[in-house]
Amino acid sequence: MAKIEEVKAMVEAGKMRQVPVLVQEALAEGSAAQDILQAMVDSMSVVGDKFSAGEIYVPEMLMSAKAMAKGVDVLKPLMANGSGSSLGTCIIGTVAGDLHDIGKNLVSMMMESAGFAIVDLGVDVPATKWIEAIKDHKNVTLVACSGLLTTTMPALKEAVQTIKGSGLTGFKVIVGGAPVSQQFADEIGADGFAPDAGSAAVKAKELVS
Ligand code: B1M
Repeated sequence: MAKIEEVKAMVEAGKMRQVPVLVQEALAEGSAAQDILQAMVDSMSVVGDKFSAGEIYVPEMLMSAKAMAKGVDVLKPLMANGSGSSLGTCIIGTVAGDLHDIGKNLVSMMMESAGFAIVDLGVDVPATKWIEAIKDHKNVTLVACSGLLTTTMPALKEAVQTIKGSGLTGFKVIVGGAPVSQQFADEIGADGFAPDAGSAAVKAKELVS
């Protein structure tokens, strides 16, 4: 089996120790970092489908997430070759009530690569914390809010509306995450939406230029 296929299988199986080793081996075998990343993203879809089907439970889902994160750590230096902070500071996080961070971390990596300085607020970020962060940091040009659950879409709305209603200016707000659409982004008053990490960085550059 090609190493990249082994990476996929071990992410699905939640093997935290094996995944980073196999990612190194896949790179050595000649696989591109982007392809290995996509393979791991695909594995997480399989994991999600198995969870939906009742074949696995939350602990297994968590193990797969941790295994993928270890793999991403190996790829990060190869992918995040950003130019520092030429596009200003991006405040990023996952909204209140939501603990999913893999997608947010990938978006963060791509934003850094695009030239933003990153301030990562982590997960479960309440609306007020976004405001504090915008006030606490210089040259904030972008606020990026991620949400992965249909049940936290109202928190995404609250975050955007709190930020937009704060009177603070000089930045754009971009939203994304599996249940989010352009239509929802428009409805809640976000400046931009992107369906994946790569297009989030492209959209972000467009918004702040
Ligand atoms: Co959760 N979970 N989870 N989970 N989990 C999903 C999202 C789910 C679809 C699984 C399923 O049922 N098939 C489902 C949501 C259903 C729904 O809302 N309709 C779900 C559920 C139900 C839950 C719990 C409620 C389960 C429970 O407790 N009964 C619970 C909620 C906890 C909470 O947050 N309060 C829960 C918990 C967890 C774990 C903690 C175990 C773990 C997360 C660990 C972690 O993130 N550190 C987990 C995982 C791993 C998943 C799945 C399997 C994988 C998520 C992932 O990392 N995907 C997921 C199933 C799935 O996605 N198919 C699932 C890979 C990642 C690269 O993709 O995050 O979509 P994604 O990010 C993409 C895009 O969405 C986009 O770009 C990224 C990269 O291209 N994007 C943005 C994301 N943010 C963006 C921001 C942007 C722009 C683009 O601009 C700012």
